[in-house]
Amino acid sequence: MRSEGQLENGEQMPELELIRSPDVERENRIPPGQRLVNQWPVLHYGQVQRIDPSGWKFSISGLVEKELWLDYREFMSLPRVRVLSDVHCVTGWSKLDNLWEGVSASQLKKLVRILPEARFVIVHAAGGFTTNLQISDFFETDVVFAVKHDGKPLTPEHGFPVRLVVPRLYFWKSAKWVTGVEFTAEDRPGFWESHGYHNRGDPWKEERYSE
Ligand SMILES: Nc1nc2c(c(=O)[nH]1)N[C@H]1C(S)=C(S)[C@@H](COP(=O)(O)O)O[C@H]1N2
Ligand SMILES: [Mo]
Repeated sequence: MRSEGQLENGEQMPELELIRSPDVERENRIPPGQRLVNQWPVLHYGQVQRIDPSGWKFSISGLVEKELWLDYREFMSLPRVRVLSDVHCVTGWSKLDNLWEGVSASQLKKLVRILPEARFVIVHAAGGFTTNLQISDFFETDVVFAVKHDGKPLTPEHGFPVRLVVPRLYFWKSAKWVTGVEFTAEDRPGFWESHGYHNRGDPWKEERYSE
């Protein structure tokens, strides 16, 4: 049997690029008002989405030259990176040194031509959840559509098969059970953003809630 990372001819696959989120280089890594946890809490609105990969699709829609749908096998065969990042939930817990593996947000630029009018990204997830990002936040180098955490495939509770990770913003922007992204000219508050959370959510500025 082949072990993970081993090619058919028995050779080891080249190591994936490791991107260190800039926040992991800070001397003090705990933003104001946060406390450190060691386990990984599970947090979301509604039910855990149990997704059958055979029916799952990832859509790239909105202000793109040609909309694109990838099925599970197509998505899983995209080039991957690893990202080391800290997690800050707006409810107060922070979890350091998370190693994610997945598809870089920037990779999408190689799959579709994004129209110049696009200024925001609406991330869609199973069950109707959405979250909104400025396009510049979405295309930061450390933003990744993760399929693994600390070397193990995501569990359904943490977003299997694919979750977004936006390391520099509060963790509510990191949508679990992602089904696609939509590029828009106008901003459109997502689920938590229209239930009192801040529109952007920078933990270092404590952008927790809107007015
Ligand atoms: N689809 C979906 N993704 C979501 C949420 C949600 O309600 N639905 N909640 C967010 C919030 S508030 C947090 S803190 C993180 C928690 O992720 P975890 O359960 O993997 O720790 O998921 C985020 N992603
Ligand atoms: Mo959260």
